[in-house]
Amino acid sequence: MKQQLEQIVVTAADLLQNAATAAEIDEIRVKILGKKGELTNILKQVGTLSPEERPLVGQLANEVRSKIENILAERSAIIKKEEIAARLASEKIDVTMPGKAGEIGYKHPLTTVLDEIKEIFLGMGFSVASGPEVEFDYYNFEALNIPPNHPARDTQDTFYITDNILLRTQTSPVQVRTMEQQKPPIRIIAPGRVYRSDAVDATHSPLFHQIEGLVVDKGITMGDLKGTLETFAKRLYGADAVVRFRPHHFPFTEPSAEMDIMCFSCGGEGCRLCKGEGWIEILGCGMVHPKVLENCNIDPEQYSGFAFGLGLERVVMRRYKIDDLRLFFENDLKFFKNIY
Ligand code: 2NL
Repeated sequence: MKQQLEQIVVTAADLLQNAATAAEIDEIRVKILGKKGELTNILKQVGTLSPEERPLVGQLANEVRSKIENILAERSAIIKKEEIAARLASEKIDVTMPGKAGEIGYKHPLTTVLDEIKEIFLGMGFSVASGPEVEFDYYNFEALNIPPNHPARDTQDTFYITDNILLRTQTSPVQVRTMEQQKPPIRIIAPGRVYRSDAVDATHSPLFHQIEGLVVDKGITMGDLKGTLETFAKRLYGADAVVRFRPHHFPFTEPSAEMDIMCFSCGGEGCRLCKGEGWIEILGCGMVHPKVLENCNIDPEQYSGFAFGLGLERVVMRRYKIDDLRLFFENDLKFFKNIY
């Protein structure tokens, strides 16, 4: 039995020397010192010994246990250190390695041009107004003197949400709301998203951007309209830009007109850009219809005003020679990078 005990120390030292991980060490501890371990098994047989031998073997067994525990502790400490060292080595980061630079974005061309247009009107004393994109039929159509059977109200063209709620098809509702809430003088532009139920192609999108403007005060005339819009055109297209006004019809203005700019590509001769016309249509405008003023509780006997509206996408497409509207909404960085 004494021999067996001494042999256990030798075996344990040998096994522990070859153990490489904390888990292996633990396995060996259980195998030798555990409840069903080798040392425990030997101690169970102490009862079969003579009374003289018992204390000697008991003492030896205790010595063996404490020797093995010492070796265990020693090996555990060493392996723990090795494991920490290995983990540190594997997780090492070279902080001097060069990083990957993220590609920087670009200002969207619609934003570039809109900012420019805002700046022009701010310079003429206008403020920028905004309002909801989900609107009541009343603000989008009825208040603007667009009758129930008017083609602009066709459910084929307008996204209706309920019978009387829709996605705005123009930013005029912003101006109607402003007139309801604010006494003249009013000088605002209302830029924003508008919606029409169109299938997507190179020149159509169900979402696009419009900029409308409104001036209401005592004594506002067609002369104010022409002066303001000609100044706008010259600031946007250059001092040598030439404009003309053509009679037109809108339900919300009377009289109504469209403003053209002389083709900057052919100088009025007629070319591919202006489709042989010599002129390019820029915006629609007119004197605010007295019924629209009345709908907003503004007395048309005391006040008059002019209004205008233009599509942002067309201005941007002409400026940067973009031939497909879809490029604006795909957000491909290659497109934005090559525009400017
Ligand atoms: C176009 C050009 C236009 C207006 C918009 C307007 C707004 C109010 C009162 C009167 Cl609150 N008019 N906006 C006026 C003329 C033209 O847009 O081509 N629209 C279809």
